[in-house]
Amino acid sequence: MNYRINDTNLVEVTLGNDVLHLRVYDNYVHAYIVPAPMDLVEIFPAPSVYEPKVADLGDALLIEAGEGTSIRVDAGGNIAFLDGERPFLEPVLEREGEGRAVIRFGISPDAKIYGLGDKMAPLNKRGYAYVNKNNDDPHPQNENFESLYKSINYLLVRSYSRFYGLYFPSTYPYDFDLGKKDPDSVRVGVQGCFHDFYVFFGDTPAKITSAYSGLVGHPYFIRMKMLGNQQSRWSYGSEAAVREVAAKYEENGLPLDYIHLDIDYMDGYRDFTVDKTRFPDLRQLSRDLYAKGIGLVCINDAGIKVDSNYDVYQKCIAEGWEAKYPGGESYVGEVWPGDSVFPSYGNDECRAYFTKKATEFVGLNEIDGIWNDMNEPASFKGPLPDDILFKGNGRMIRHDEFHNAFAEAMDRSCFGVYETFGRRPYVFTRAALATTAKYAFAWNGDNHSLWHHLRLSIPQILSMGLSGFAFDGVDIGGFCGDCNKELLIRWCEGNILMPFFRNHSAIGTRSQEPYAFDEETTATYRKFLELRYRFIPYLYTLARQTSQRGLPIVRPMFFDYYDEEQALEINDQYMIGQNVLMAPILEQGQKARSVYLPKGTWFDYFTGKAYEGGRYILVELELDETAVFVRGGTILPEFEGLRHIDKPAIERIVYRVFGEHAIGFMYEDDGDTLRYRENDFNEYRFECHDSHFTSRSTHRYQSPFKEIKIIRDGNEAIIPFDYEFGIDLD
Ligand code: MIG
Repeated sequence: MNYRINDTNLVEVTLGNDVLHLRVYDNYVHAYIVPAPMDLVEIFPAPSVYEPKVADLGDALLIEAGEGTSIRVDAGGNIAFLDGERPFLEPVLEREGEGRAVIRFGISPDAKIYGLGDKMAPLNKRGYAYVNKNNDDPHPQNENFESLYKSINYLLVRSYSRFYGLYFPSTYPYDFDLGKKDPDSVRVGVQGCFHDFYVFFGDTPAKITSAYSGLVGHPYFIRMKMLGNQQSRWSYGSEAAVREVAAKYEENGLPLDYIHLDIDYMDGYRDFTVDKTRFPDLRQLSRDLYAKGIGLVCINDAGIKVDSNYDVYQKCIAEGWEAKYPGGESYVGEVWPGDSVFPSYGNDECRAYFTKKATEFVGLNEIDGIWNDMNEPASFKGPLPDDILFKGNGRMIRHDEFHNAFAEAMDRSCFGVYETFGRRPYVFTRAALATTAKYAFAWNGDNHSLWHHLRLSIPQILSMGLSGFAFDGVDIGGFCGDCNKELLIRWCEGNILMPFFRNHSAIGTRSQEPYAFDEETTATYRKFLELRYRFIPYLYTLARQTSQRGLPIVRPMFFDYYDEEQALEINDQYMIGQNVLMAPILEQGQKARSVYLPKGTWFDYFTGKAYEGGRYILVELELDETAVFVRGGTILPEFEGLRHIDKPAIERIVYRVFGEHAIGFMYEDDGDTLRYRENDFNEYRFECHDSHFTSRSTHRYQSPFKEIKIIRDGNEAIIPFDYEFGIDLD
């Protein structure tokens, strides 16, 4: 075989006119013929590159990879990934027509294909086809919708009894046929002649997800307050309207941490401006709300108004940062401000300018969070032409190459804003690429107030989590169309522990705040917001782990129970971390449902009743009930009675014990600043055996807690707070 190993440990195999490159890492392999250009996005290959072990078998090479796998390449160009001796992935690399690269591979009859980010579809996407080209389409999305806002080219496959991950790094649009044309094969195509992909190995979905997330970049570490309840509408269009939302929340005893301002706060939809007739003193408004424990989030749109008196437009034109036709004329699209240009956020100077503008705006008005919208980029004149040019760093970039990376570049311009103030970022985005989660979390835009969109919100958010976007959520109650009481209640229950929880609705729709219907709706919404606030320390611990290891916060049932056949395709129940199982009602009028409990003992969170798992059970659920089960052997850390999350002021922590022998963890810090980077945090580990409870902890962060409540078997004990202690509860 004709091959060599170069001095960076890259294996180069000559196959006819092509050279196949293979670079072997701890638990993944990068394979390419031509590598995708990497100057638009950042990926972080693990530092430890093996010195590859290559055996030349004469007519084939055998290259050892991680996790018991190896790669065989023969003289005919056949590539096989082997589990011991057994092939589990045999990608065929082909070219099609004018410069399209296609990768084809077979899957086993029982194969499942997960991943692909925000597709509005079941977890297992086998039998569907998609096009990953960021797309703004507010029609009621369905499982057969080819393109949505994000392009996350990641598949988690279970085939031939093995899980593996596949990631395609090019920023060009990809098309995926996941066994639609031919049920037994998958086909992934991209323009631009790049055969470029990564294969991730591991004996568990968690290991694979973690390896993938490490490469594209772990989600950034959020503020604790971002786990709180958030209220939005297009638009709360005046200071009075915003104050009314805060007042109604307070009056009704509903917890609230953020209110969002949609586009109408701006002066003529110009970014970084304020309409002074609607919001005469935005800073005073933020201060007043903040004094009540509520932060203000402002939307920021991708297009820049064509207006020769607007400084941002002037600057873009002066620097040549606006996208241009090949002839050099500005490309003008149409967005909310009317005629608009699209900045080259990928250019370092342009991005730095936008960071400066956003920092000034946030600083001046004391804005707590930035919401990036319309960044597919979207224009009412239809898709931007493929051949318009954006300024890059040292080269001009055609729109078809930049399109999917545009949002990430815009998000990057906002990412550093809060560091200036010593705080963690609050930046979220509608469009994204796989590599975006390190700069922005995401929400899944423009759903409808429809029961099937409530149902699909679950696999959609779970798929985002599998695809590296652990902090995600949908518009609670649905964005387009009118919501109704029953749908809002079930939506609140169904998504209550989803990482990002924001009620949002479109212009012209009926009000859908929790107090907009009747007392029963308000009371039920309140009951579940209170449940969410109890779970904040648990969710926050998961958010921290996510930022370190990329593991999803909310997980499909198969994620940790991959060896239970029943768990492989469940779209209507899910896990929060490893220990909490959610099984909501997702159908109009329904009052009971089946729940699959994996093997082991499970406790009903509300009644404490124990169930043996490894089977389906039937639970009855009235309109104000949802099913929450806790895995036996768990200690949950909880808050109590909060209306707003102000970590440094919280005085009591609750440890709730499930089962005879239980363990638990808790991560703690100030919830907001960057001091965790200097190790200013605590990590607790709890154990409870029969009635003996112990706590062990690091204590570099000065905890505000004054007391601990321990709940076990329906009994409560309250003791003074300490980091480390042992106590007999009887
Ligand atoms: O063309 O800013 O998905 O959440 O309320 C619609 C107005 C523009 C789309 C976002 C939605 C937001 C809306 N925006």
